[in-house]
Amino acid sequence: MNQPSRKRVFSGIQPSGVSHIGNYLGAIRNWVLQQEQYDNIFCIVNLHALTLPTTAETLHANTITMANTILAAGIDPERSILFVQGDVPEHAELSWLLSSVTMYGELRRMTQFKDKSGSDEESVSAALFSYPVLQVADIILYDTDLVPVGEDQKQHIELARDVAQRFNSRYGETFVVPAPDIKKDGARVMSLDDPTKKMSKSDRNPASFIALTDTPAEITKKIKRAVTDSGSDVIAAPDKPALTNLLGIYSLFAGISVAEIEERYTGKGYGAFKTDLAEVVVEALTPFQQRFAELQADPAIARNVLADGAARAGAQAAAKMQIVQERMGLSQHRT
Ligand code: ATP
Ligand code: LTN
Repeated sequence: MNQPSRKRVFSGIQPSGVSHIGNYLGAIRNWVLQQEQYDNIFCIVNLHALTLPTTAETLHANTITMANTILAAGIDPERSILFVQGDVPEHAELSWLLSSVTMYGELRRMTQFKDKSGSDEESVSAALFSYPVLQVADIILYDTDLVPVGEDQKQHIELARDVAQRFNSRYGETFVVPAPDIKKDGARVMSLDDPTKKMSKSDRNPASFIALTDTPAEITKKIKRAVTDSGSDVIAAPDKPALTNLLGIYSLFAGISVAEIEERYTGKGYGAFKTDLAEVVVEALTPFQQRFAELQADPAIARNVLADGAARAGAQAAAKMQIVQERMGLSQHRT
């Protein structure tokens, strides 16, 4: 088993539309903050994005946009591998092999499938159901120790642990058992129009999320219109889910504790707080947006990064797959 001196981090993100501040605060920002500390692989999971209807043109454009989002957020391709899942065929291959050690009942219990299929099980793809197995393959293919993700992915990482352990006990020690890396703050940013739901890019109402590419005017408007709780005190409390969410966003973007912000707005009401929150978010996103625009104007940069990333990830994946095939009795007969 590969034993690098630094812990291996792996995480993935779907190229399915615009990224929002939930994706940033819950995942991408932590990847950047921990970049120096770990040996990192970040993957744009285009095969996962096929689980819901899309088109070739959309998926292709979204893949480059996602690469530019990750690069503009501060991922340095010299320090971290950034690649596209479909460029390394071992992901799909290992997914099939692991589906033989994953129980049907385990997949049926996945809450993301239940949420995304709703009452429509007849017309959602079978891929949406088997999606978590592909995610397990992504993770354990690279001897991953840590998986930095938002709270909604916890159940999938637990499945990865169970499947890795089951494989190891059936076929001998082969995979590192990964651990989730979910932060206390920012792991579940809530929707602006309903603080009981997570902020989500598939939400039909674009006012429910702040996209990383929203203009200052759009950000300000969305924050002004964000749902608040009854009362007028700017405090975080269990019976104030909307303010708790907005305070959390303020705190992470401004780098100030929630307690300090509460103190700053004592007696000032929601209006003043929201005006300043909009400014904080706009200011925090401005450097990102400038870099993102430059990268979007020159897609050759992302293409080069992704080609290099696929070569580096592919070499590791191929070596691991050879071991897996031998363990499972699938050694090649081709000459
Ligand atoms: P959708 O909401 O449409 O299912 P998504 O916004 O969750 O999509 P993904 O590509 O599936 O987007 O997630 C990328 C990363 O962002 C994951 O690590 C996920 O846990 C994290 N994430 C997504 N939404 C939030 C949120 N509201 N708060 C914190 N982290 C989030
Ligand atoms: N399922 C995840 C995306 C994802 C992922 C991964 C995250 C696919 N493969 C591997 C971490 C590790 C999502 O929808 N957010």
